[in-house]
Amino acid sequence: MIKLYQFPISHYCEKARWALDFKGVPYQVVNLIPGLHVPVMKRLTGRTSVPVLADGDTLIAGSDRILDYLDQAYPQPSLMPADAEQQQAVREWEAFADKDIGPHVRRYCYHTLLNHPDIVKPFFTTGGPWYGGLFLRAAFPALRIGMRKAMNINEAGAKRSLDKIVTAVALLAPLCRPEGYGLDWPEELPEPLASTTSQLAPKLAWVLRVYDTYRRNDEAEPGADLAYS
Ligand SMILES: N[C@@H](CCC(=O)N[C@@H](CS)C(=O)NCC(=O)O)C(=O)O
Repeated sequence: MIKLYQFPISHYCEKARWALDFKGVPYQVVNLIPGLHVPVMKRLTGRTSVPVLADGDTLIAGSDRILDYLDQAYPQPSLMPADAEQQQAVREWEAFADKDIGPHVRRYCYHTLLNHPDIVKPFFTTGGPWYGGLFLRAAFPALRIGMRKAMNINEAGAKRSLDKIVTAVALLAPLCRPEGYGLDWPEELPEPLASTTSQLAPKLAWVLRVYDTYRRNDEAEPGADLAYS
């Protein structure tokens, strides 16, 4: 069976999960603990990043490549439109979302969440190996320092990222906590993430509608029209 090496919290991994679910392709997730993922992924691909899809002997790294691979290996239903011009638009939109929005949403969320280990540690360990909690009890402070450094997570960085976020919409699901994402979202978020997400809620209503229509409803027709307002 196909395996998806992933972090449950990662929205790039959610993109791959969504594509697999959309295709109706059976798969198993291999949930990795941030920090402990490094040797596992290095052995597998020579790099550290997830998601990585393993289909038999074929290994595909990166959410964009995973979506392309799935469309080739499991063509129906198709993720890509048939028309070449529309395909180009999809590719441009995906590249924009992956490069210009995804990292900003991640940085803005972590800027608050890393101050709340009670919330973020379960996100990191959910569905993973039994020793994940024990590992994070010891390693979380060092992991947090490493993440802040690697992703430039600080007050100024978070502010720049928020500016980006409010001007564009893509990979926004963690800000609206839709059902179907695969995480057990907390009822209340800590500040300032709580106020920010509630201010953004009217702008993000369509993200929830997309989830409601396509992610939770198994009977929805792929490609059915959505009325954005
Ligand atoms: N462009 C990549 C981005 C993937 C990415 O940034 N993955 C992060 C998690 S959100 C990761 O694996 N970070 C840990 C690492 O690189 O070691 C994709 O689309 O798959």
